[in-house]
Amino acid sequence: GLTMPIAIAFAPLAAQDASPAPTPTPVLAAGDLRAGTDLSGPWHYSIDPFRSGIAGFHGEAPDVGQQRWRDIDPRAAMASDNRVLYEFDLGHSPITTLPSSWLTEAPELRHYQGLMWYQRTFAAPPRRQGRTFLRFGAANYATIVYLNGQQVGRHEGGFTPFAFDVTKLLRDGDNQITVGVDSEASDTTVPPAVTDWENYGGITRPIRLITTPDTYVDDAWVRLLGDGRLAVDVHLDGPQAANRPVHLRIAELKLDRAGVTDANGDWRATMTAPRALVRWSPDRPKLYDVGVVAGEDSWQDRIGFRTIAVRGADILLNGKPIFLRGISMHEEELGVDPTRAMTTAAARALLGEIKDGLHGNFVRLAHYPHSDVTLRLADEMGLLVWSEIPVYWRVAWSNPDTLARARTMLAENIRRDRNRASVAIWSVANETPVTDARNAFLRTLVADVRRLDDTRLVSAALLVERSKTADHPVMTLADPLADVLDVMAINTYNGWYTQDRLTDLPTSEWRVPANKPLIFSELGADARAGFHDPIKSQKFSEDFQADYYRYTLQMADKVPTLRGLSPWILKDFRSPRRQNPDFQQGWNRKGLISETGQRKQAFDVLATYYQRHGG
Ligand code: GCB
Repeated sequence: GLTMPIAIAFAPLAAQDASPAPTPTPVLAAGDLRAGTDLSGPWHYSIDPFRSGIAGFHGEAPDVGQQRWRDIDPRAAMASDNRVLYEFDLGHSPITTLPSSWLTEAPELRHYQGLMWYQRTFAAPPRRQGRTFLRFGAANYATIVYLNGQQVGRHEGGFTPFAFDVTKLLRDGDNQITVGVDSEASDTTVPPAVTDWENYGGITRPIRLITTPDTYVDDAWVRLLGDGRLAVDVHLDGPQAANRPVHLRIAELKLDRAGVTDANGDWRATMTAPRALVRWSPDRPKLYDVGVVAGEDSWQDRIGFRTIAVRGADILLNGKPIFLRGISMHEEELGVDPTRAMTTAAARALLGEIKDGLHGNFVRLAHYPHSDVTLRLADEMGLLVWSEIPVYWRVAWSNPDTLARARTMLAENIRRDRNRASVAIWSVANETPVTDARNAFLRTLVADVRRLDDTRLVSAALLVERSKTADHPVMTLADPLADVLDVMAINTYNGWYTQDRLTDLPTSEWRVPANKPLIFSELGADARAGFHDPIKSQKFSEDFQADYYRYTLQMADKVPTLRGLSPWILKDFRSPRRQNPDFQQGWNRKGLISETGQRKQAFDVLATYYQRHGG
């Protein structure tokens, strides 16, 4: 693939890596709210399975690679001179609409994993001043970008935003942008090749040109501290970033706090929160327009203020115990042919099922950072969020490049979303078998989270050991990582992947830390919507799934430290490893709703349970 070295210093791998968390630049925080030119729409595309556009077949630089064609028309050149040869011609290749995954563009691309080239031309914004950035919401997985034939930069990681300063490469009038996106996963990528979801290659979130003054607010973080004060961190970038007057403004609260940046362009301050401040909660998701003004630049975001903490086994939101009535979801829109391009309407349809349908207050955004669209809606609608990076199943724990990838992804995710009141939990991994190398890897990530954001809870979905006494199953959490986590999280599938009788589940004994909150971060069973088997209740029937939920929820009620649930999963989702011809057909069917939104029986079981728990 387009894997690339990332410049980070490594500590010996046996120990936790104590080097500072990586800082991706530019951050362009709240870049989705900055004014800009959207490059969504028609783009040419062309597959390149042997990566000829990256290197010739003897490893040499490609002389006629697609990315260098500015001002050359291969079709016309070959027609007028029979010595000329071009084997790619992006400008005459088929057209797709971005953002979207190529998997859904054409039947022959359904299972294509590899390098894809995209190209379009666009007019430079008129009367440009200051700096222009090219910001990608996300491209899966490794990306190389050219502007007018010049390489702009590279990025790795399929789910986080990245931006390049293209001020010097942009021309007046017509510009040509070429992007190579390589979706191929390997043993050392994050996630690795084997997952339980579709690997949607492509540019799945908007690409925008964003113009700022020469000196601009690259990063800003405004939050409520545990002690009730407000805190602000600002980082300016540009020639006048140092010793620069700045203002934090929240007009609705009549707050205007002035400060001055230091020699690095940083300003940090804490202040008493205005008395009128209304705290954000799922019941009252109050957001404020927050501004940071620095010279000509005015940074804007919409931010809610709340505290989240643990005390013993309780999770406290704004100081009060809360039970997390949640569900998990993938980033995949409703419909028979989803392409993972999440619009506000698509996200609202899914989150609405959680908030209004299930009476929920919590969503696990599995298994990677979701679109900024979804996070902003969670803020607005009042849903607490579990956010995670795709450190999933079997990761190359001893590989320093893999650790670097995970750390960069985590930093990009946290810097994008730490102004979101909805985000309550950062999770660093899912179902990862315990080894020394894994423990060191994950401890490094936990330390990174604490350095980047000390105002939220840290978790990971852990594995448990099964045993049995004479009369009941025993589940033991014996994971050394538990010591450094705030919230214990366990995925449980007893009765689905195990031979347990459902009626025995409520007798299960859970040996978990007594002084920390536990979440069942997953539980679930497949059912094909519309398949009923009321007498035998066989697996894959709606009846079995509903029974599974009934007995698993009875089991949950008996775990003293349980403080929340995010069952698996809201909606059936594409998964190439799920090929039961009668029931799955390429979909994981653990959804409480089908891919088209049809509710299964278990939906009501969970909705009723959540209503009883205060929803
Ligand atoms: C899990 C994984 C999730 C799978 C699910 C399943 O434990 O975390 O990604 O999709 O089980 O359906 O088996």
